[in-house]
Amino acid sequence: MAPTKKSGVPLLLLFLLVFFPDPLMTEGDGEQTCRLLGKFDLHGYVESTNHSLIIGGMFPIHSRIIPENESILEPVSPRCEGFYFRGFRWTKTMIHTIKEINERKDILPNITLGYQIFDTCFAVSKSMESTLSFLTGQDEHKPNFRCSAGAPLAGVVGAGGSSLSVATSRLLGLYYFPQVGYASSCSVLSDKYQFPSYVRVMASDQSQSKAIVQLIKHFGWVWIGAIAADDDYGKYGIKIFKEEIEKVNLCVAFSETIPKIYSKAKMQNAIWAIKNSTAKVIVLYSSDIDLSPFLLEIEYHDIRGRTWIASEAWITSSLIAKPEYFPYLGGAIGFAVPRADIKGLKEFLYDVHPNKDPNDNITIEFWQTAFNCTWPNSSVPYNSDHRVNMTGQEDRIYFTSDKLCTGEEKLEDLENTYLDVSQLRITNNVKNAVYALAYALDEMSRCEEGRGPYLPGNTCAYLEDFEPWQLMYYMKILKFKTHNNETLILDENGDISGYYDLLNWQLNDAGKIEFVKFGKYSFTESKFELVVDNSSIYWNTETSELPKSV
Ligand code: TCR
Repeated sequence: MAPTKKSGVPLLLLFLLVFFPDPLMTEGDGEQTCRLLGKFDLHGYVESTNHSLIIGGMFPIHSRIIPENESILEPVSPRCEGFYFRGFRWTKTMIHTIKEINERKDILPNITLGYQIFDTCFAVSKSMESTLSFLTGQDEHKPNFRCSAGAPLAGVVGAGGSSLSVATSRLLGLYYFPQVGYASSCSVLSDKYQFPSYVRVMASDQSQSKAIVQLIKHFGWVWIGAIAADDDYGKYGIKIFKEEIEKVNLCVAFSETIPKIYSKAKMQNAIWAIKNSTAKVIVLYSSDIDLSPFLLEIEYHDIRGRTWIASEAWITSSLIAKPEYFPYLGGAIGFAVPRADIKGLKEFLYDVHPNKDPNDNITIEFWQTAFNCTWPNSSVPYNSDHRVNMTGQEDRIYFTSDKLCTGEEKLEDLENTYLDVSQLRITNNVKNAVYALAYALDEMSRCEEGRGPYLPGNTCAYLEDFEPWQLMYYMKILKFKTHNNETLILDENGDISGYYDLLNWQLNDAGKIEFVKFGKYSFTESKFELVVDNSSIYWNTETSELPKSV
């Protein structure tokens, strides 16, 4: 496994050359010269030598890009910060799954899969850079996805957040290039006219927003507040929630957004709305990454006594579910993707150490952040943080720990999200997403000439030489048994049916937050069923009784 740090690869130039060839060429003495437009700086992992097919991956290993406010002389790709342990676990899970598939004899026996994984930093711009890299190949001067990382690219897993998937799949969709989402749940991604080559192993928020309304009806609440992150996930999630709530004649008391880039005024609007509304039940649609700065405001303004309905992305997040936030968010209820156990993953995750590969900057950063120390002689900045603080001023502080890492630090002593395998939910989706591509490839390889799907002549496509749209045929009719024996079927919109667990935040005797299951919401395209056990719910109200929201 070799980490990549490509700098100076003129991918933007390549992209523009292909799509807008003329203006960028300057004629001089009969020779064409190309100008460099900018520099990409992509981080991730690649394993490609001697592999017959590559699977691309996009994960948020960092949670944001560093805002660049010095005078910019040349367009450069922004640097990232905020090491995101959950995304690092997803990355490792993809690698683990590919290794597992390569060891199996019953699926793709004659080929070895490799991977090329990029860190999206949970940002659209970084995800676009990664996608261009997938499409152009590393050294090719035209979009040539057959050459990526030395072997043909079969498909892409990602890109994480919905705004990132929307952006990247518009580009991949041009080539009908298979993309399998593991976390993006925004309802617009079901539209195959706009996103022809996007499928996902994650349920659409259409189901979740409907489920939230069923839950509200179940508890007899009338006025509900709504808060959304300022991205496709938050905004579309709340949009559908509002449409559904109007259908049943219930009311939205207020609707506010959490800004992506710190804005004191916008934060205050949301805080003001919560404080001044009689609605005590609030739906909050946000990823954990976007929610954490807002949570600091909630703590600062000491907002208690509300019942939060959590969207799936933060209900089980350890970034949010910290005991110190229990006074504010305790009793939260929400929906979670089914939990799974993954054989062998724990051991694989523990098998991480900077000594294994001195060039693996991501692992060095992981180690530094996890153990709060600085790796000797490394150039990896330790825990920089450029987020604006609560006063709206930017904190340009580099926290450098003067404690040097010894390498003897014990992963077993850590309580870290990366190593916590008790809540494998999106992680399990990552595994299913990789398998989805592998099973589609496997199906394709079993095609019998003359009985294949492509007209004329019912021909087949071959692993050694196929076009992305040919694989897409198999993605569209995919059905397989997952490692934990569930049947995964993609419908005509590339969506799945399934269920959510209903969870409630409670504090256990050890003072830790526990996600207590109190029900289940099952859904198919046309039907749904909500089962709730009221008695096991903890309510964060003075009387500990079901709150009223009128
Ligand atoms: N859909 C979100 C992203 C997201 C996520 C998560 C991010 C979901 N679940 C868990 C981090 C952790 C659900 C989206 O943008 O579509």
